[in-house]
Amino acid sequence: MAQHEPIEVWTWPTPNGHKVHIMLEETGLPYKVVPVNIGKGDQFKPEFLALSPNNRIPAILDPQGPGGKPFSLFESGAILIYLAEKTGKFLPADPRARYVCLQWLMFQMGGVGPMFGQYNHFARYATEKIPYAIERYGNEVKRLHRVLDKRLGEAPYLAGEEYSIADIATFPWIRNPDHRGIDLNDYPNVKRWHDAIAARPAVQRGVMVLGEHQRRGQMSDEEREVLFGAKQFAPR
Ligand SMILES: N[C@@H](CCC(=O)N[C@@H](CS)C(=O)NCC(=O)O)C(=O)O
Repeated sequence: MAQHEPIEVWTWPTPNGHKVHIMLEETGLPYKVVPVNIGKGDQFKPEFLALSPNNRIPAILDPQGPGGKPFSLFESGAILIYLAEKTGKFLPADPRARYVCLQWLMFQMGGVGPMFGQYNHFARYATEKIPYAIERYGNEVKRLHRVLDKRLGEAPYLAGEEYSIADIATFPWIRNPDHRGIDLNDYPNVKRWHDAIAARPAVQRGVMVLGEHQRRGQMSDEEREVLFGAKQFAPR
């Protein structure tokens, strides 16, 4: 590939951010990290909202987008498809395999991400522990692991024979299973898949991006206020 200016990735070390970090590492595209500290409210700054109007990381700015012009994108699934098409990697060209890959990518985007996120919210972050919510999302987390385990009993990777953006999107949500009360030994196919992906050098580099900012321990009151309080819901 000809010399490429670095793609800016506006991001933070969370599962949705790590999808894009892993993809950039896997494809070898040059990139530059722009940290968006979502615990401090950087996601509400005008320069970030101009790229990501939903005030969520990740977003990218590709100086050499389609037509050779700068192009920005938010939503991790869209970013993965864009980077796959830009490089011709990790999204099969064969139409059947391609749609199977997109199907499992959408399953992550519409199922795994939102449900696991709600579980994290109610079980780990909310100060008020609501048993109904914890049970409902905990059950969804287990059910989605069972769906993945069945699929990964049929094929080595979510899209079939080859590692793809469906795996890249899902892996960051499966690592650290103890955060969701999951023991991967209960899902042997998911465990085999997880261990194979975790061993990839590009994945190991991707999950270290902004590693120094990874939250350790409890969420602070300031972070809680920014993410779940008045700041989040202020009209803008
Ligand atoms: N569907 C979005 C979800 C992104 C998302 O939820 N990002 C979180 C971090 S993992 C965020 O930026 N939160 C900031 C906030 O809630 O203000 C995607 O996949 O890109």
